[in-house]
Amino acid sequence: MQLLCGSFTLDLSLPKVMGIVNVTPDSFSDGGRYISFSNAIDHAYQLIEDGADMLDIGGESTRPGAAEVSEQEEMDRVLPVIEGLHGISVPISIDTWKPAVMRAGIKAGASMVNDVNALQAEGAIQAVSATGVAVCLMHKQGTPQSMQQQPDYADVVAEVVEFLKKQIAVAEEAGIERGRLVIDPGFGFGKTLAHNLALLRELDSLSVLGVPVLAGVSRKSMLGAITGREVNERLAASVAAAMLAVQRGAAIVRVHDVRETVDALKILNAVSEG
Ligand code: YH5
Repeated sequence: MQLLCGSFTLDLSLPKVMGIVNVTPDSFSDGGRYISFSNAIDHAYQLIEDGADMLDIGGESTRPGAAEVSEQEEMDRVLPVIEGLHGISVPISIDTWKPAVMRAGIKAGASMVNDVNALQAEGAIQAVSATGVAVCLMHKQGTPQSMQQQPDYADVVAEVVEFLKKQIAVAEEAGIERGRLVIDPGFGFGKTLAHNLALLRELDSLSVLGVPVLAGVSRKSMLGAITGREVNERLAASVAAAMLAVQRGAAIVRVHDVRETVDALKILNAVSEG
């Protein structure tokens, strides 16, 4: 399987690693915009050196309970970083659900839109359709502000598959070719630990939709709930979960710890080839 990603074509016959670059102001630094810009650029180059196949750049925290960021603030954070990375060897994804930010991000050089809202915002489809960029359609229940309050499903796997199937159809009807689409069950987005585990256990069920699957489990609360570890001590759990996702058919894993994940996947790939 291949993913058409702007001027890039990603070969998905081996799993790919998407490295996370957050461009959010450091509350302990008063260096302001320049510091977050330069940290993000340095971090991006480090992730490429570590073996990232693509970078996901985000300026708004979509962590459960996080506050919303204005459109202008999000653009001020993310656009200079995308522009500053012009010419890098891997595609850049912009993590946003806001149509204006999508348009500006694509103009600045992004080859993919990673939308936790699966193009449901007014104008989102139009923002990406006539471009050649790839689009990740993610499932969530509720909004980032409220989603962990009362997650509720009769059958979480079936409901996630149904939703993604519908959004694939919506995207295709709007002229976004299947070869540009990626789907994602949205681990942690309006899901209890049991829901997240069911989705990971049955991740293969998403493959029936015929679109590559992206999995984002890195450092998430579900790993903390199982191991009892704080967010910065979830490396082993994150790598293990990424491996399990790939074994269950994930084509792309979205991770903070690129170097360790790339090493782990080399072992998996070596064993799979034998
Ligand atoms: C995702 O799964 N996730 S942002 C809480 C954490 C650690 C990490 C408590 N954007 C996804 O990474 N895009 C995010 O510790 C995403 N799939 C896609 N496609 C949340 C996140 C995180 C939250």
